[in-house]
Amino acid sequence: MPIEPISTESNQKELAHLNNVQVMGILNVTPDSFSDGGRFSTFDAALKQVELMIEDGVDIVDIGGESTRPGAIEVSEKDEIARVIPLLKIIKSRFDIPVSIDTSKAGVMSEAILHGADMINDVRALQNEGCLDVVAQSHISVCLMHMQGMPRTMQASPHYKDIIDDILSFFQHRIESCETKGIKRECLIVDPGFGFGKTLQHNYQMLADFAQFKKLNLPLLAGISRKSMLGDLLNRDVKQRLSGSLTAAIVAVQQGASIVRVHDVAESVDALKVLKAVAQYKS
Ligand code: 7PM
Repeated sequence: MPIEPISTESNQKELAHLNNVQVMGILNVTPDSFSDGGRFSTFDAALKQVELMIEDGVDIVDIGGESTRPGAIEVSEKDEIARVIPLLKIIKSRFDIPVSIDTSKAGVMSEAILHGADMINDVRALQNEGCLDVVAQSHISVCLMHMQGMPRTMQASPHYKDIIDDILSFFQHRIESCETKGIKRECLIVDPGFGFGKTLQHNYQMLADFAQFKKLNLPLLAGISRKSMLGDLLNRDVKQRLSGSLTAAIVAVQQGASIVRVHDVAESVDALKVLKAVAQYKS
C-alpha cells in the first residue's frame, strides 16, 4: 500500500479541479437589521462576519441585498444601493478579499463596479434593462443564474420538458446575448439556481446530473447551502441543515462545481480539504 500520494493522469485532472474550487461565503445583510436605524451596528456585525469568514478560509464574499431572494418584496434601486455600496466600500478598504454583489439592477451593478466589486452575481442572468451594457463596459466576472418565473411566484408550479436540457438551452441563449454585447466568455460563470423555480425532485435531478453543465465549458457555481431542498428532505429547520449542506456541496464539487456558495465557511473548507486528500491518494 502506497504511503506517498500517487500521481496519475486522471487524478492530476481531478486535483487541478479541486485546487481550483473556491468557497463563496454568504454575507447576511437583511433589510430588517437596517430598519431599526441601527446602521452602525449592522455594519459592525457585517464586518465581523467578513473577518470571521476570512479566518475560516473564504475565497470570495457574496453581499446580497434581499431583493433577489425567493418570495422577497422588491426593493428600489436607491434603497439597494444605500444598503450594499457603503458595505462594499468599507470591506474593500479594510480587507484584501474578493467581493461579489448579488443584484439584478443595472444601477446597483454600475455602482458596485465603480467601487471595486470583483463579481456580479445575478439571479436574473443580466436579463433586466441595461444590465448587459453595464457589465460589458467592465471586465468584471459575472455569475449567470437560472431561474424559472419570478421570486414571488416561482415555486407555485415549476415545469420543465427536461430540466437539464432546458437549463442548458437557457444558458446557451444568455451566453450568446452576453457575447453579442461584448462581455468576454472568460468573465462568465453559470449556476443552475437550486430552489429558483424548481420542485424538490427537480433540485435533486439537477444535483445528480450536475456534471452535464460542464458541457458549457464555463466555471460552475452551486448554491445549495441551507436551502429547502435539504429542509424538506430532512425535515429540519434552517439552522439544522449543515450536514445536508456539506454533503450537497461536496457532491456538486465532485461533479465539476468550481464555486460553492455557502453559509458555513469553516466547515465547507474542511470538507473540501478531505476531498482533496482523497484525490491525492487515488490511483
Ligand atoms: C431565502 C431563500 C433567502 C433563498 C435566500 C435564498 C443563490 C444566489 C441566492 C444561488 C446564486 C439563498 C437564497 N441563492 N445566487 N442567491 N446562486 N448565484 O439561499 O443558488 O441564499 S438567495
